[in-house]
Amino acid sequence: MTHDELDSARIRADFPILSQSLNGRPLVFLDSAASAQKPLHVLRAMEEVYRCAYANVHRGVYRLSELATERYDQARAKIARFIGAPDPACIVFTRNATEALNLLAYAYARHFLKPGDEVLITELEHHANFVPWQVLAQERGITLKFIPISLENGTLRLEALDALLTERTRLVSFAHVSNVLGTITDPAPVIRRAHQAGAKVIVDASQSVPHMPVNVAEMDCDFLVFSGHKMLGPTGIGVLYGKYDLLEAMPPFLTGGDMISAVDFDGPRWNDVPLKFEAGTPAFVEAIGLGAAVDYLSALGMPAVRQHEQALTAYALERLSEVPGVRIIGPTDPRIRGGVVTFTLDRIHPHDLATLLDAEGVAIRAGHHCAQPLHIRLGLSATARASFYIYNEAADVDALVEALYKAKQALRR
Ligand code: C6P
Repeated sequence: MTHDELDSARIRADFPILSQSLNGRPLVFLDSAASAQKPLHVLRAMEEVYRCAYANVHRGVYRLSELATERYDQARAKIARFIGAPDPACIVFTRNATEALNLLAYAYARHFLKPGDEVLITELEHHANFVPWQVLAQERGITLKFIPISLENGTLRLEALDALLTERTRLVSFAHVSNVLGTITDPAPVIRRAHQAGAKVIVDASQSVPHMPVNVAEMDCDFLVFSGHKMLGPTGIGVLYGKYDLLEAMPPFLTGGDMISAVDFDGPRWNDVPLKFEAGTPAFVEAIGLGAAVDYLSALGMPAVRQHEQALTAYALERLSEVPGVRIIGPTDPRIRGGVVTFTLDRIHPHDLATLLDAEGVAIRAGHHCAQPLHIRLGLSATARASFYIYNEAADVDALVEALYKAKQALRR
């Protein structure tokens, strides 16, 4: 492995769950792309709110409510800084990336798109960035188009962009990093060409914001979404970043308390952005937890996080390719691949493989990873996936490889 600025051994001490044994074996957790583990720093920050600063936000005029509101606002500001957003008002809290994408399909696309307009996504999208656009297309007579992938190396065939972008393209939405192939798509050329065609751009950053530096201002995307639980934060909190003017022009998604500035018998008036999109009591303790996760990642430094994962991915690609019968799916160059390694082994069904690995204490994900259209394109019904984060080390890859040999032996393959 190459020089690595992260001290994974020290980091692991911050994650109590990793010192557990499961099935009589030390836990080797290789499923952070699905959801990451939580450091004490996040657990304590949330506990501290419940113990000392808990009251509903934006409602009380008493000190405790003000304290909770201040911390909620601070969390929003931290997240804005973390992704280079020019203003905390551009950060809308949602439940997760899925809800953020649905918010855009309802409040942006249903409002601004007309029958005959086109939405361009890619063949490698997670269902969260696929199904909302399919439903929109069916309901509103909108045409859904797909940027194809290269079956040779799992990258997007961006040379197809010129033919796919037309004067009817209104939206382009794509994953910065694929949760299956690991492919990192350079957002700059896609965003530039989409903008030249007059389309707005959504970046699904669910697998990039947790793992590498991301700056929305430099990227110049119109919207960007991600989930807190994949980046050391709690479940139930996600983020929609949007350019202020676009958020301002959009109608609300859900309606009720907190998202109005006033209501009388004639009707409501909407609250300012971002509160216009945060109906009801928000998941403010979770948002504060996500703020603590951002502090933790910022202290490590996102370039160091990326470097660590790239080195680990390179090592995993090398070690896995030594195992007879392993077929790695996606780019073989770790420089264009996030910390996700998807593979098949002989004719062993990935679910059987994951079960056998579990008996060795190794937790991986198996199935279609909520990317069924991509699996159809790959001609596979399921794959096995190991994914890495700051607390993983070379020894975890070694444990995976050893467990694969045992699985082969058990099934005599
Ligand atoms: N991928 C995985 O194991 P939610 O579920 O809303 O937090 O995230 C949805 C989502 C959207 N886009 C991408 C690229 C994703 O990877 C995910 C979640 C997990 O790959 C769970 S299916």
